[in-house]
Amino acid sequence: MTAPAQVRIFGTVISTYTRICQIACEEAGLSHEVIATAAHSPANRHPFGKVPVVEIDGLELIESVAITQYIDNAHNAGALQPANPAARAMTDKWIAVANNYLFPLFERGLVMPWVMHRVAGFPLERETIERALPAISRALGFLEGELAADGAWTRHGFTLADVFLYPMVRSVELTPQGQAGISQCDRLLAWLEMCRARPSIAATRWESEP
Ligand SMILES: N[C@@H](CCC(=O)N[C@@H](CS)C(=O)NCC(=O)O)C(=O)O
Repeated sequence: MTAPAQVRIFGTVISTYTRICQIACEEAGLSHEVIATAAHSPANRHPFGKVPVVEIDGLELIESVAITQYIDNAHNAGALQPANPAARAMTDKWIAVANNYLFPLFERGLVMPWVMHRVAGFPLERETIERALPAISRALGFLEGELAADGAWTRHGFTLADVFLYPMVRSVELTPQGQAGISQCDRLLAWLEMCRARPSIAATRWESEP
């Protein structure tokens, strides 16, 4: 298939899932633009109000798993998905863990309270953060333990599991409490550093990143 002139990503520049789609585009060498579209705004075409919605190859796609797998399959020879079925299942497992457990926990309990405070100027929801911190610490400990045990999602090179996990863990690291927690996780720190050296991660850096 010939590459599309431009992938159009309707989302917000501070969104985790918008960045996940941007990273997949960068990995595939596809040029892409983000058209500022707020979740739940009248302009947003996602049937459940989420972002992003992505236009590519005449397709309008929602759901980042479908979007990133399509980009990788159609434009990157599936390079981010192991061919071996067992390795592929492990990659898919980590993507599901990221989407079903880590993102809701991190986003509601820590990342959004800080975004609403820093970007929109709302008072910091300290109680929400305090309530979520024990579960967030356990989740970070789980990731660290899995990396220590057998390399977890990193065993098969850089895959879509990294593409999903990096923006989620990085957004935690950009909060004071998350930074304190992650600074105690050597393997997680080394993995974040390794990801940051990857051109697709560097090219999609959030403006808020130091
Ligand atoms: N399942 C969706 C999740 C997308 C998602 O949760 N996006 C966030 C922004 S990173 C959002 O739209 N949040 C607004 C909300 O949940 O109301 C996907 O994979 O694309």
